[in-house]
Amino acid sequence: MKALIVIPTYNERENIADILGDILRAAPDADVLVIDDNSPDGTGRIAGELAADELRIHVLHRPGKLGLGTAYIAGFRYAIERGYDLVFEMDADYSHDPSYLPSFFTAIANADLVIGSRYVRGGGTPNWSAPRKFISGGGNTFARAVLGIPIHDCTAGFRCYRTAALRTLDLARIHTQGYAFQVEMAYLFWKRGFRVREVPIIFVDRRVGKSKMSRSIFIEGFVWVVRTRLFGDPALHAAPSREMASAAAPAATDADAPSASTAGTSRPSSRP
Ligand SMILES: Nc1nc2c(ncn2[C@@H]2O[C@H](COP(=O)(O)OP(=O)(O)OP(=O)(O)O)[C@@H](O)[C@H]2O)c(=O)[nH]1
Ligand SMILES: [Mg+2]
Repeated sequence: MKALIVIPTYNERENIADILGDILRAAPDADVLVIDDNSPDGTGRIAGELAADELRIHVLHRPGKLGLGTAYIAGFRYAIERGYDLVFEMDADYSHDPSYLPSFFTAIANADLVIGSRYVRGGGTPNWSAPRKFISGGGNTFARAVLGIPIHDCTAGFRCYRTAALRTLDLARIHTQGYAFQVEMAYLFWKRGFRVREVPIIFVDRRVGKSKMSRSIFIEGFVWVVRTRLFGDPALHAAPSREMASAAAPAATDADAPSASTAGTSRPSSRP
C-alpha cells in the first residue's frame, strides 16, 4: 500500500535531517511530506534541500504558523489527491520513534485508523513528571468519559489513517488545532463506525528544540469536548458524497483483534 508520512514542522532545525533519514529507513516504501510553516530557524529551507536530493521527500511550504490541525488537513488532502492509501501523522522531535512504524503497517491491515497509544499495555511515558502524567491521563479520561469514546489514548499524535476512510469526512468542517484535533479525528472515525486500533508506544520527550504547546491548546480541548457532547460535531453532520462513501467501506465489526497489547474499538453510539 502506498503510504505518506506527514511531518508538520515549526522550528525543528536540529531534528529534521535526522528524523527524515530514520523514517526513510524504517519505512522503506513510504514517502514523507514535511509541512513547514515558514519556520524562522530555517527548517523549511533544510527540508527543501533534502527533498532536492531524495525523491521520497516532499515539502509543503506555508506562509506562517497556521497550527497543527490545518497542517494535518493539508497533509490529508495531499495524500487523497495523489492516491496514497495510507497517511501518517508524526512529530519531528523524536517523541514518535520511527522504529514503531512497522507495527503501524501491520495493524492497519485490519483497521482504518491506528493510534500509537501511551495508555495500552506496553505503552507509556517513562520520563514524564507526575503533573504532566496527570494532565495527559486526566485529559484522556475526561474525553473518553464525556464523549463515550472507547479509545485509551485519543490525544495521541502518532497515527496512521486509511485515506479511503478520510475521504468520507468533510475535512473543511474540521477546525480544531491541538489535542482537540486528535480527539476530533478519533471521535469522527469511531462515530462513523470505522475500525480504530491502538498499538503501544513509549513516548519520549523531544530530543532538542522547544515545545509549541500552550495553555490555549488545553482550553481548546476542554471546550471542544464539552461542546461536542452538547451539540455534536458539524463534521459528522455533513453527508459524504456517494462517490466518497463508496471509496471506503465502514467496518461494522472488529472481529479479529490482533493481540493483547492492542485495543480494538467498537461501534458508534447513538449520541450526537
Ligand atoms: N507546520 C506546523 N507544525 C507545527 C506547528 N506547531 C507545532 N508543529 C510541529 O508539530 C509537532 C508537535 O509539536 P510539539 O511542539 O512537539 O508539541 P508536542 O509534541 O505536543 O509537545 P512536546 O511534548 O512539548 O514536544 C512538531 O513536529 C512541531 O514542530 C504549527 O503551527 N505548524
Ligand atoms: Mg513534541
